[in-house]
Order: sequence, then structure tokens, then C-alpha cells
Amino acid sequence: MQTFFIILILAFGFLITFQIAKASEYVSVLRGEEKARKQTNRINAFLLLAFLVIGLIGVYYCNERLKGKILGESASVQGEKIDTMLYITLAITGVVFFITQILLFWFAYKYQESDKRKAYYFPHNNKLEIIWTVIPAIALTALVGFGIYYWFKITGDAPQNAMQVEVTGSQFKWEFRYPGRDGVFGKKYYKEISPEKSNPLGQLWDDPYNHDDVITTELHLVVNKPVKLIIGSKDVIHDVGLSQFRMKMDAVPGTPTTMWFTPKFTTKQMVEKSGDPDFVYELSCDQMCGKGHYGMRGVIIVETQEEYDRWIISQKSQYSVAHPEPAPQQKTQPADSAKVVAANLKK
Ligand SMILES: [Cu+2]
Repeated sequence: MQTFFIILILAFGFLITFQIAKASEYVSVLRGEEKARKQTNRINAFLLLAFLVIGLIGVYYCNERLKGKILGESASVQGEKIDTMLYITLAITGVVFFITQILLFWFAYKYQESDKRKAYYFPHNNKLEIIWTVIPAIALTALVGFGIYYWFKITGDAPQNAMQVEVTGSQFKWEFRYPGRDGVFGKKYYKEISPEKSNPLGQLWDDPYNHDDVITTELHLVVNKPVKLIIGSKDVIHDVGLSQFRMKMDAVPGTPTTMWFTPKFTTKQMVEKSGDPDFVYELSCDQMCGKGHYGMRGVIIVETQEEYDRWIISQKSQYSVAHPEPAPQQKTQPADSAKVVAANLKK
């Protein structure tokens, strides 16, 4: 039914436009071609000016109306630089926008067809061409240059004291692995992935580095301590989107990606700062990855070192989850000691 109405409205719109065009054609014949053209030009010139004024009022209105919606202060040290870059880009493109739009529409109005002047033939000017090519080129090179500099910084080597967390995306959830006390992640092999056998990331249990690795469903970070994320995926391409930290990185199957940053505020501080008692740092999947994409949300908790230490100690290593029964040697040990006791008793 709705489709029918849309088609009907479109058909009417087309019919009306067609009739108006036909009517104005008859009018122009009656009034004389030239006079009609001059009048249309005057109307068009006025409409262009009106478009400029209404458009600029619209820009101001949108800005006033939506400025409270943008994210607050960056929650990471590196994010401040990203924000600065964004504001510089907005300032430069904003100035260019206002100058070019005002000139474009004002000129179209001012130099509309007139009997008092003739158009000046101006085919080419090398000097002008160079100016309006070189200036934007320099501006863009500077903007892109800063972008590349920060990109290499964020994706490059993390500071020595950085903690490391592995982030793995899959349809449609996030899993986090901490390297445990030894600070080293154990090896993985994708064919070992088996949630049924409590091995959701395919850890190789032969590798002793794996024995203390912890897998969690929440990402806990320490305030003012750099963190390096090692990002991967089990199926399609996902994306680790950390809007509050101004960070973002694709999660690609088979190719680990990395980025590091330093959280500035704990979750508790952010609750106070934002005035929102339900505030949580969010990890959103920023890559369309399937029908459950919209719900692929991770929770990040930024806390003090003490709070973090208490939390990580309370976590069970995935090895112990996958191997709940005590190892066979431990079982035989009491039996052996019983034999020893018995032997001693005999003596
Ligand atoms: Cu996803």
C-alpha cells in the first residue's frame, strides 16, 4: 500500500512539473523569448542568494542544535592529539567552506545577466591555477602528514611499561586474553579452537606460556598505564572501535593488528565527569560483520592498579578451566606416600 502511494505521489510530481514546464513554454512564446529568459534569470539569481542565506542559517542552526551530542573530552592521552587534528581540519575546511560558498552564490547573484555589461572572456590564467593548486596541496600534505605521524605512533612500538591484552572478535562477541604472570602469551593454532573443550581461542596447551593466560569477557585496563591491544578475528573482519579513547583498528582473521594508548580517567571518574551513573566505556564493532553486528559490544573497565590487581588475581587461567581434573602424578602421589608410610611402619 505504502509503495503504491509513493509511486502515485511521484507520478503526480512528474505530471505537475511537466505541466508547469509546458505552461511556461507557452508563456514565453506569448511574451517573447528574450523577455521571458531575462525574467527567469532574475528569479534564479534571487533564488541562489536566498539559498546561500537559508543554507548558512541552516548550518548555524544544526551546529547549535547538535553541538551537545558530540563526545566529550578524550579519555586517552593519544586521543587529545586526534581531537586537535580534527579541530584544525574543521577550522581549515570551515574557512574554505564559508569563503567558497559565499563567493559562489554572491557572484551568481551579482553578475547575473544585465544589459549594462558584457561578459569578460577569461579562458586561462597560469598564476591563478598555480595558486589554487599549491595552497590546498600544502594544506592537505600538512594534515595528512600529522595523520600519518600519529598513525605510526599509535600502531608502532608501545612503551616498555605497557600492559598487553589480546582482543579477538567473532560473530558476535569479543574475547580478551591476558598473558598472566609471565607476561607472555602462549601460542595458538586456529585448528585447536574448540569452545566445547574450553579452548575458545585455540591455545596450544603444550606451550607452558599458555598455562597462566586468562580469558575474560570484560576488558579491564589500568588508568594512566599504556595498554597495547593485539587484535585478531576468528571469522570475518570486525573492528575494535573505542570512541571515548578516539581509537579504532580493524580485526582481521589471520593478520594480527595492534594499537596502543593510555587511558586518562577511570570508569568511576567518567561517571562523575559525565554525570551519567550508567556510564561505561564501550568497545563497539565498527565494521559491518553480519546480522548481529549491532549487538557486538564489549565493556571496558578502567580502574586503579590496586583494583586491577585484585580483579586479575580472581580470574581463573583458561588452562585450569580446560583441565579441571588434577594431573595424574598428583593422584598417585598420596598413594606413593602411603606406601612409604606403610614401609616405614613395617620397619
Ligand atoms: Cu563485528
